[in-house]
Amino acid sequence: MLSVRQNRMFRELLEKPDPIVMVGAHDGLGARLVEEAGFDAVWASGFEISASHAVPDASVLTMTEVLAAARVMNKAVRIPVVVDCDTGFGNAINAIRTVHCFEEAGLAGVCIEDNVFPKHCSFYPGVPRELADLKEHRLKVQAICEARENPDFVIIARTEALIAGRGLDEALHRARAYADEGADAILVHSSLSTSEEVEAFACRWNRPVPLICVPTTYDTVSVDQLASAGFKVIIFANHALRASVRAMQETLRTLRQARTASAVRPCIARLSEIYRLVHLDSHFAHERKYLPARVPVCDTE
Ligand code: SPV
Ligand code: MG
Repeated sequence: MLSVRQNRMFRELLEKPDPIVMVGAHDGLGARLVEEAGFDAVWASGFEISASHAVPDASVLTMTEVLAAARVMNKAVRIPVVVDCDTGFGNAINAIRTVHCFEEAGLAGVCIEDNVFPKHCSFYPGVPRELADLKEHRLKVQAICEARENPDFVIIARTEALIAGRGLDEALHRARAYADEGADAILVHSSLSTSEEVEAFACRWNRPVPLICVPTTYDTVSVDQLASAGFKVIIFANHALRASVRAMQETLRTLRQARTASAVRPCIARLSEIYRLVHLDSHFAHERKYLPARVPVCDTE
């Protein structure tokens, strides 16, 4: 039931005037932290989900693995979860099944890009950047839009034309084609270090379909600037993952050197904080209500 509401919430956010800020996550705890920090939605990031399996973001994981991660995130939060489904895990037929499965699981929407399967992360160096044939990809976008049964389920079409060095005209041409096939929003990705190119894209955008951008490499621009340039959704795609990697590396280094856990105490979350994040209180309330009498013992720091 909850997932139906979560699902509808993203569509509602798209209809409101304010910018939507989504943040990347890959598991339930990360998604909950995104929610608790006050963001509008969770971006179930392919980059993060892949990294959390210790594999590159290169179509290595199966649709089932990404769906499993997305379900965990969706269950952990009340805000909508939008899933990065890369190419839709293959051709249009695979993408149709992807939409069926993610919609059925109560996710708020999916994002499907015009890379060729198997895709590579947009930022990997030295990778020849080949785009899907436009005619074929247009049919894929049509297929996924027609595959959707719940009108609240959001289909985001993403173009990698700028990443592939194909220029603004090609990016606009592709994005317009995807919007005309029924996509609910267009994600235009760029790997430049400034937002110039995505802002130029937004300036020439002439469809009533909202725009999304991902300021990973052009990281000095603000949400407000991107919103005034015409972007409706801004995704901070992988910053929490990168923060946690840095924190874990530093903690592990300190533990290895100091050989006592007290050395990391000032830099780590208290156990009680983890209890709070996993809603231990409510778990204990259920135990008291539904299990034979047994008073749980809770060691807090
Ligand atoms: C992801 O988070 O997997 C994305 C966004 O696709 S990016 O990694 O910035 O390409
Ligand atoms: Mg991705």
